[in-house]
Amino acid sequence: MKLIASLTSPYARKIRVILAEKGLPFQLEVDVPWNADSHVPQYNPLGKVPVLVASDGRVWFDSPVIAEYLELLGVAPVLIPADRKAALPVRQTEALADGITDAAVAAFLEANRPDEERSDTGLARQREKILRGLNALTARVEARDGLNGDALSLGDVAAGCALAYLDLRQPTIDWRHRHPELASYAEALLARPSFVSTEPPRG
Ligand SMILES: N[C@@H](CCC(=O)N[C@@H](CS)C(=O)NCC(=O)O)C(=O)O
Repeated sequence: MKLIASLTSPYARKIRVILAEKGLPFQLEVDVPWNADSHVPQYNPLGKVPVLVASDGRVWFDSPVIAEYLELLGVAPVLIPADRKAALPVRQTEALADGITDAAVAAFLEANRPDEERSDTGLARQREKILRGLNALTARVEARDGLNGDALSLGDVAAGCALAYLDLRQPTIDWRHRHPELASYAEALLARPSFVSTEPPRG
């Protein structure tokens, strides 16, 4: 099994955390999709990472589909409840966390446009999505709603990757200060070996 990923991608980190939690062996192929010489479009027409090339040669993207594929391998721990109705709230938390990440990526790209092209309105719009998303995530974490009880779930993995990505690219959001409950939740999550071993390079 081969995972094509960049080391800073929060979506790819989600998959790397899952692989680590399940102890699944894989080969990591680092490829930065923004580089002109990237091979990612040969695997994913959308030109995005992560991409998983399974042992049978089939190619899977994007991260929710890869997460589903890995779950179907039947290797513990269960991160998505097998019952489809029970899985739905977990997938909803994943979508919420991924949506926070989407807004943080969009804000990062917007902020890095040349001055004359940057839109303050666009930046504010993404920031509002992040703030509303954090409110909703806090409510879910407090109620353990959509997180499969006390067991680690895909919702937790996606949430940890989203929050850590805010640290990397949107530190001024200061989510720990806004949501202390989220801070203690994330502290335990980010201390897991699966998260520690997939920390993005800084700088
Ligand atoms: N919804 C996708 C998002 C993947 C994504 O946007 N990846 C970024 C890296 S963080 C990327 O490859 N961007 C390259 C591009 O948009 O051209 C997923 O969950 O896998």
